[in-house]
Amino acid sequence: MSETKSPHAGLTRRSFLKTTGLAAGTVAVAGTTPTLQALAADYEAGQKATDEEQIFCGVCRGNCSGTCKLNIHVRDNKVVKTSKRKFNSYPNGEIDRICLRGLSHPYNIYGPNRVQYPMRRVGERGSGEWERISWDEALNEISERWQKIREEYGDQAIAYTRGSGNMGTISGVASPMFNVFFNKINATQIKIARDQANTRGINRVVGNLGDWVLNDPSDFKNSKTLFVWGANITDAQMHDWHFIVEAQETGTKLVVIDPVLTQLAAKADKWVPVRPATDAALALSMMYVMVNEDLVNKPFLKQHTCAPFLVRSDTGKFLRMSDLGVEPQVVETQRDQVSSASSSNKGAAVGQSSTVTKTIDQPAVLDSDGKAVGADEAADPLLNGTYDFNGIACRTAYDLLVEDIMDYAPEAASEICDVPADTIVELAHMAIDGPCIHRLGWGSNSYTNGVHAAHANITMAALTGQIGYSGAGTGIGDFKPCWGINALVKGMTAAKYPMISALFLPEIMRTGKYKGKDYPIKSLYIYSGNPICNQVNTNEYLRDIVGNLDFLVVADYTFTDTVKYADIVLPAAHWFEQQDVVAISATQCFIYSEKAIEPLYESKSDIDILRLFAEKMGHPDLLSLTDDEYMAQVIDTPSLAKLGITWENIKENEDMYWYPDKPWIPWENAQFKTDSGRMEFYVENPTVQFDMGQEFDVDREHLPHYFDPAEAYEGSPEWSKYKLILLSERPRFRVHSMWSDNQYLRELDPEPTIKMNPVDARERGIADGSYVEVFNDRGHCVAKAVLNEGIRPGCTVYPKSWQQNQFKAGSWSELLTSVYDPVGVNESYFDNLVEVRVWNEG
Ligand SMILES: Nc1nc2c(c(=O)[nH]1)N[C@H]1C(S)=C(S)[C@@H](COP(=O)(O)OP(=O)(O)OC[C@H]3O[C@@H](n4cnc5c(=O)[nH]c(N)nc54)[C@H](O)[C@@H]3O)O[C@H]1N2
Ligand SMILES: Nc1nc2c(c(=O)[nH]1)N[C@H]1C(S)=C(S)[C@@H](COP(=O)(O)OP(=O)(O)OC[C@H]3O[C@@H](n4cnc5c(=O)[nH]c(N)nc54)[C@H](O)[C@@H]3O)O[C@H]1N2
Ligand code: SF4
Ligand SMILES: [Mo]
Repeated sequence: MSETKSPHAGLTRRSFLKTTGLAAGTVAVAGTTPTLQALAADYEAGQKATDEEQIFCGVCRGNCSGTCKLNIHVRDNKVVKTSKRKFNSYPNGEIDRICLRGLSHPYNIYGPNRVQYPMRRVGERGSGEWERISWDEALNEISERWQKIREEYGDQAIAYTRGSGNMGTISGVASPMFNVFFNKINATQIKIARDQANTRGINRVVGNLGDWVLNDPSDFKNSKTLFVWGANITDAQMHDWHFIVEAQETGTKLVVIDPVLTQLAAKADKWVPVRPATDAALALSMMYVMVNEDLVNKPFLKQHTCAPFLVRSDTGKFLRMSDLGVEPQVVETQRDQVSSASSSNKGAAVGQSSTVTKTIDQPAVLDSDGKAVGADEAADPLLNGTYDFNGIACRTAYDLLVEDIMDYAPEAASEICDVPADTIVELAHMAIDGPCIHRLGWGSNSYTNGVHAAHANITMAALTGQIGYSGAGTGIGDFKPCWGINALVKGMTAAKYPMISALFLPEIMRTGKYKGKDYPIKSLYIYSGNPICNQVNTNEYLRDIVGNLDFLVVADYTFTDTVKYADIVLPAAHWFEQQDVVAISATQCFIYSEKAIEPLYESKSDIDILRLFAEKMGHPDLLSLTDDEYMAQVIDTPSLAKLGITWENIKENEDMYWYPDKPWIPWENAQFKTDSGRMEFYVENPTVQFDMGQEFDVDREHLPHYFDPAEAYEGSPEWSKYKLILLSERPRFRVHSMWSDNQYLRELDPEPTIKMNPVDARERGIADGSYVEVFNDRGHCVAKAVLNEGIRPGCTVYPKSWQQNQFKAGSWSELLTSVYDPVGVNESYFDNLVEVRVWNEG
C-alpha cells in the first residue's frame, strides 16, 4: 500500500483512519428498489468512514471514458464500498460524481464470476469444463507450447491482443509493458479495430492531435448551439451530461441528430431523426445552403484552409511551387511528436520534442491578380478559378468541394437522409450563427461510410470557420489524452512484425497468409478484452480465429464469453488491486489509481504475469524494475516536467490537470497539424488505416461524399430478406461487458431487450414484453421486445454486451457484419439488417 500523504488529511494513507462515525445506512429512497436504496445510502456516506476503515484513492478504469475518481473504502482488507472523491486540479467546474456502476464495484470484485485461479480447459472449447491448475503448471504449459509453436511456425505465430478494459497507463490500454515482453519474443500484435472511422475522417483534414479531441466540455456553455451527432451523452458519457445541462441553463441550444429519440434527444431543443448512415448527406446539404446563400466564412477559407489551393486534374494532387520552377526550401523545426502508443487504440498521445527537417514546397494558389503564387505569399487568394499549367487544367480545392456539394441541394439530400428540406435549411442557419460546437459520437462511425460522415462534418467547420476558439469546435467526444508520456520503457525493443488489424485476422487465419506471404498464427493471448462478446460476427470469430488457433490464453478477472473459449485462463487482478495512473480521460487529468488491497485469490496484475512469462521464457531481467519505477519512466518526461507534472506529484496531488490555465480548446488560433498548417478538406494523399495491400478508390477519398453503407439501407443486397436496421446503444448499467454479472445492477436491468417501433412490431405480431428472435444469415439472438415510439420505424435498438449465458439463445454480436471500409478499417457495428419474429420456445 502507498505511504503517500493524503492532501486532504495530511496523514499517510496507511494510517488514514477516519474518526468520523458512519452517518449512513439510514437514507430511504421512496419508490426505488432495495439496490437503489442501498446504493443511495452508500453515496450519502460519501467520505465519512468508520474507525476501522481505510480509504484509498481509486479510479474507475473501464472504458466509459469517465475515469471518475473514487474513494475505495477498505475494512479488514476488504473493499466494502466506493464513493465519489474530490478532484483537486480540474479547474473548470465541479466534476466529482460517480454513477451506479461506480458505486457497485464491490459486487464486481467479489462477484460469483471472478476468475480466482489458473484453469485449464478439459472439455471441448466453450463447453465450460475446466480443471484448476497451479500458476507453475499454467506457466510451464504456456511457455512450452509457445516455444514449440515458435520453433515449428516462426515467432510471428504467437499473437497478442487486448481490449479496452483498463484505462491504466502501465497496466491498461496505453501500456508499453506488454510490448516489452511480446516484442522480445517477436510476437504479432493484433490491434482492435473500433472507434477509428470518425477519427480518420477528421484527422485527415486537421492532422493528428490524438484520436478524439474537442473543446473541454466546460466550454459547451460558450457556444450558441451545441450540435450532438450520433452520441448519447446521458448514457454513454454520463459524467459529461451536467456540462450540457449547465450550458442549456445559460442559453445554449441543444440540437441532437440521431435516428433514435435517446434520453439526450428527449432533452434537446431540436431532435433531428436522421436516417441511419446518412449524416454525410445531411452535413453536405447544410454546406449547400451555406454556399448557396453565400454565408461561408471566406476570410477563414482563404487563410486557414486549403480552399484556394490549385488541384491538378491529371494527378489529383496540389499544384506545387516546384511545378512552377521554385526550389523547395529545407527548414529545421522543433516538433512535438504525437503518435499513438503502439499498443493503444485510445491514442494516449506520446510526445517528445525533436528537431525535424522539413521540405517546404508550397501549394500554389491564384492571387487576386490571377498569378499563381505560393499559398503563404498570396495577398488575397482566389477561392474560385482555374489555371492552365502546361496544358493541365487546375482548379481550386474550393471549386471542387462546391461541385461536390452541389449534388446535395436540400430537396435531393432530404431523399437520402429523410430530414425535411426546410429543416436542413434551418440547421444550416443555426450552424452559421455561431459560435457552435459539433460534438460527434460514434453513431455514424459504425457504418462503412463513417469516414466520410466525419470528413463532411469537419469540412463544415472549414466553411464556417467555427473551430479553435471558445464555444467553437468540431470533434469527437469524449476521451482526451494527456500528452507527454513516454511510451517506451526500459527493455523495449522495436516490434519485428507489423501490427495487424483485428479485422484482417479472420482472413489471415483462414488462408495462413498476410500480404500474400505465409503468415501462420497459432496462438493468441488476450487481456483486458472480451472480443467474443464485443467484436463483430461472433460465429466467424469462433470459426476462423478461435477454430484455427492451437492455443488460446486469456487473462481476465471475470469469467467472460472469451474466457469461456480459452485453453488456459489466467486470473488477473482488479483495478483496485494494482497501482497505476490514468492518462486518458474525459477530464484531461492524470489521476492516481492507488492499490487498495492485495490481488484477491490467486490473481496477479498483468505486469506480474508478464514478469513470470519473461522469466519462464529465458528473459529473467526483462521486466526488472518495480511498478513504481516503470511509472516514473512513463511519466517523468521533459514535456510533462515543463507542466510541473511528475510521478511523485501525481501521487501527492492525486490528480493533475494536463492543461493548467483554462479549458482546453484544440486547434487554437487555427493552427492545424497538417503539412500546410491549414484545414485540408481536400485530402491530397488519402491513405488507409491499416495497410494490408487492400485496394481503395483514391478518387473517392479526396473529398467528402455520401455513398450507401454496406448493408443498412433500403435496397441493399440483404434487403430482400431483412427489413430492419439493427443499432446498438451503450448500456447504461454496464460498460461494455463489464458489470454484466453485477448482481445489484442486474436487479435494475435483468435481461437482454430490443427496442422497436410499435408499427414494426404490429406488422410482425409482436407484443410489448414478449420474447422475440432477431436473426439474419450470420446468426440469431433472443431478447425481450420493448415497444417504443422513439425508435425510427425500420430500426431496432439493443443495449449491447450481454454475455452469452444471459440470453435464451444466441448473442448480439452474432448478427453483426464483419465487412469493413478499406480506408477506415473499422468495425461497422450498426451496418446490419435483421428480421424479428415471435419466439415461442420458452
Ligand atoms: N454506459 C456506457 N458508457 C459507455 C460505454 C459503455 O459500454 N457503456 N462505452 C464507451 C465507448 S468504448 C464508446 S466508443 C462510447 C460511445 O459513445 P456513443 O457514440 O455516445 O454511444 P452510443 O450509445 O453507441 O451512441 C451512438 C448514438 O448514435 C446513434 N446513431 C446510430 N446511427 C446513427 C447515424 O447514422 N447517425 C447519427 N447521427 N446517429 C446515429 C444511436 O442511436 C446512438 O444514440 O461510449 C463510451 N461510454
Ligand atoms: N454491438 C456492438 N458491439 C460493440 C460496439 C457497439 O457499439 N455495438 N462498440 C465497440 C466498442 S467502441 C468497444 S470500445 C468495444 C469494447 O470491447 P472490450 O474492450 O472487449 O470491452 P469490455 O467488455 O469492457 O472488456 C474488457 C475486459 O477486460 C477485463 N479487464 C478489465 N481490467 C483488466 C485488467 O487490468 N487486466 C485484465 N487482464 N483484464 C481486465 C474485463 O473484466 C473485461 O472482461 O466494444 C465494441 N463492440
Ligand atoms: S462507470 Fe464511468 S461514469 Fe460511472 S463511475 Fe465509472 S467512470 Fe464514472
Ligand atoms: Mo469504444
